[in-house]
Amino acid sequence: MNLRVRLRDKNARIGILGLGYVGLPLAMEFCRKGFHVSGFDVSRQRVDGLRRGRSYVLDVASDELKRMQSARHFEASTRFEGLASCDVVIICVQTPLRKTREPDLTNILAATQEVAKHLRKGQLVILESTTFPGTTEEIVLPMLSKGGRKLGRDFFLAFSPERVDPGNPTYGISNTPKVVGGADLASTKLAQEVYSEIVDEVVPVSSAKAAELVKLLENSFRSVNIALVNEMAQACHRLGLDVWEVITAAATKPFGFMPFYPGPGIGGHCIPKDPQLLAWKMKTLDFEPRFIQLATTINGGMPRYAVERIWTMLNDAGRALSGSRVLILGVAYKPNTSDYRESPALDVMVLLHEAKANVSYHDPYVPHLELWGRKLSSVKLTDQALKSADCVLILTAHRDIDYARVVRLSRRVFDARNATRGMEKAGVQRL
Ligand code: SAJ
Repeated sequence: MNLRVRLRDKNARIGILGLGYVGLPLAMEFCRKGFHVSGFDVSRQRVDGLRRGRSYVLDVASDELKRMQSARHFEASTRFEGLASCDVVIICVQTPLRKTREPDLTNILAATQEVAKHLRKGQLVILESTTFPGTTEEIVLPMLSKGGRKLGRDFFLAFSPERVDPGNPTYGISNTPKVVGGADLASTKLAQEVYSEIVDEVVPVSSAKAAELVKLLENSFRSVNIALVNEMAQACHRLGLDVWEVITAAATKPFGFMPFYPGPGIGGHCIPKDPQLLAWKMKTLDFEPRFIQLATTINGGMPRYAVERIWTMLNDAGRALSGSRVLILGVAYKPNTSDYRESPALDVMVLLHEAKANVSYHDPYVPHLELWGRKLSSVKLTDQALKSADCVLILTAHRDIDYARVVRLSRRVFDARNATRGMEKAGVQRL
């Protein structure tokens, strides 16, 4: 029975390789639509936790996970033999950057090897991992074609960028349009049919390579526009203008403008990394991606710019940065999340530590973190903690903090996120 029929009859068995913040929500979405999902992950700890019904992903509730497992809609395993019984295999593994800012395809290669080992005639393989254009057709396709297997006859292959936004209250998998691009037309059509079972709108493009680039454009667009407003913030400081006022007013333009906001830099697992994947590929084609590189430089320079502003604030008050008590509010990479991967707050803290400031932090979502070889803990935001700080530094504006109280009790505040808008007081400065 072919894949189309099995999809229509909900008999198609879905395999998802990589059960992280992309793979696990995707698995649950297929389960909700009545499909059987075999989940695979190399982490014994993750699989054991899932088997005990414990979700470690923000958007997957443990009770739903338990329900799907007891209804035998979902099972997790570290063994890959089960791939052979899947009609569709979706690879959702991470693509980190090496220290040299080159793409690290280790996870994609390992996953593809497992898929190739257990490949069964007629299977559709889809790569969702964000990667540079050409990965699917130039790296994954040859690995699956080993042993004389032929695309379109023995297997099908497509790329579909993930658009999972953890914690987004409005957009989930089913109502976020899904781009798909096949290594051949038949693969595009099959991938369209698979995702049409769980997503309201599926957007086919002409190739896997185009689909890979769509994702990188989306996030390079963000990086470049964030860099523009970060540069604007520095220009406004020299002009004696409030960059937040200027952007807010510009955002009243009902067409042709999209607001971004300055900050102490960019963090997370997408925006710092994805543009680098494109930049790396372009350089192999002897093309200089100047916008991406300039954005990387500007965004990467914001932690130091923030520290320079604090140094000036203290210096104007006759205080050296060295030995000053600096209390940081918010170390996560974006508001109301506990994720502090690649957070620019960490860069700011290291720079302050190197300047011999006495650094502490308060973040209700991040109780502990490791920095400069030490384990730091979030301090309680007591009146004393605020009053005794030589400078309070707002780096991520979590909603749980009373910023009017921070302004009232602090001698100096440097606000890199406009959390203190409208709270004018001597000693309060914004980016
Ligand atoms: N940032 C700014 N100014 C802005 C926007 C973001 O400084 O105007 C900073 C944030 O503080 C953060 C970093 O950039 O440190 C990244 O922020 P983000 O809002 O882009 O959030 P991410 O990293 O969670 O990006 C994800 C991406 N989702 C996917 O790749 C599927 C991105 O494409 C989404 O647009 C974004 O979520 C979103 O809109 O939430």
